[in-house]
Amino acid sequence: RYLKSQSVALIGAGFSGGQPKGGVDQGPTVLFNEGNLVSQIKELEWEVEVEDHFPQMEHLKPNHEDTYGILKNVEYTSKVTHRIHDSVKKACEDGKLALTIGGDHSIAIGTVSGSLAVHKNIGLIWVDAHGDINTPEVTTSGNLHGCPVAFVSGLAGEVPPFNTWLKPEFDLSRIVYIGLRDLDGPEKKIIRDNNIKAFSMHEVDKWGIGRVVDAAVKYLYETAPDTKEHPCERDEDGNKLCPIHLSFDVDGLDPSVAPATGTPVRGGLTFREGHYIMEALHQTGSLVAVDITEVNPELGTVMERQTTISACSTVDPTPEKALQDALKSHATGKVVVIA
Ligand code: HAR
Ligand code: MN
Ligand code: MN
Ligand code: MN
Repeated sequence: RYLKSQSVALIGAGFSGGQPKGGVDQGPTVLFNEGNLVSQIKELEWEVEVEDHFPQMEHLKPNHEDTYGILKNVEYTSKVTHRIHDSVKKACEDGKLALTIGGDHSIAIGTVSGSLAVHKNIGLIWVDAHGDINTPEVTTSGNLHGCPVAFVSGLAGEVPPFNTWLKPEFDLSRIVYIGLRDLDGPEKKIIRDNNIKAFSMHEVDKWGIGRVVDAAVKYLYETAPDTKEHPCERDEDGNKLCPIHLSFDVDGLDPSVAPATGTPVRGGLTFREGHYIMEALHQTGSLVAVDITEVNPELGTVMERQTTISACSTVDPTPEKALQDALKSHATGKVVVIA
C-alpha cells in the first residue's frame, strides 16, 4: 500500500551517546553479522540496501563539554540523528521499508522525524518499558534516550543544535505506547495532560496482546488527519488508513527474553507477545518504518547475549529466522515476525 517495491533500506545506527553504557553501538554489527540479516533478506528476494552509520568511523565523538543544561552529548546526538533522519526520509521517499537497527533509543529523534517528513499522517507505535518523553526541564538523568518523543513533538522546546534541522511537528495524538511499566513521575503527568494513548503492561495483562494491538491500530487509523493536502488512503469499505512506524525498544520485552539491554525492567512482554506485535502490524500492510533499539551485546552473560540476539532476529529456536519470516510474509501476505 505504501511501499513501492519489495525493498528494505537497512539502516545501521550504532550509536550509544544517548545514554552512558558502551556496547549498544555494537547492536547493528552484531545483528548484521551474527544475525545475518542482509543475506537472509536477500534470500527472500527482497532488495536490501545497507547504510551504516557508525559515528566512530565518521570521526564524531562524545565530549564532556557537549551539554545543554543537564542534557548530555547534545551536539553529538544531533549530528548523528540528523544523518539517520536523512536516511529514513530517503527510504520513505523511495517507497522502501526503513528498517533502522540501533543504537540507543535517542536515534528515534531521527527515525520518527524522517518518516514524518514523508508521511504526514503517520501513526507511531512505541513498544517500550519506558515513555522516553522526558523534557530538558524534567529529565533527571540528562540521557537523551529518555527524551526522543519530547524532541520530535516539540514538548522539549528549542534545543540547540537540534533546532537547526529538526522540525518538531509530530502530533502527540499520533503515538500509542505498548508495554510501559517504568515511567518517571513527570512523564506520567505529560502522558496524562496530553491525553496520550498508552497500553501499559497492566492493559496487556487485562485485555491480552491481541486486543491491545487491534485497539492501537484502530485508534491510529480512526484519528488519522485527513486533509486535502494529505488525504488518507481508504480500505475497500471506505475506512481511513494511515502508514505506521513501529519503534521497538527491546526492553519492552521481559528481561528473561531480552536481557542484554541497558535498562531492563522486570514484568515485560513475553517472547510470543513481542512476536505477535510484529505479526499483527505486518498484517496491517501499513508498516513503512521499523526501529529496533537498545540491543547491547556487551551486557550480560554470553547466554544472555545469545538470548537477546535471537529474540531480535528469530522466530523459532532455530536462530535468526524472525526477520526472514517477517519479510517473507510481507511478500505473501501471511505470517510475520521480527521482535
Ligand atoms: N526515564 C529514564 C531516563 O530518562 C530512563 C529511560 C531509559 N531507558 C531506555 N529508554 N532504554 O527506553 O533516563
Ligand atoms: Mn537534512
Ligand atoms: Mn526506549
Ligand atoms: Mn526502554
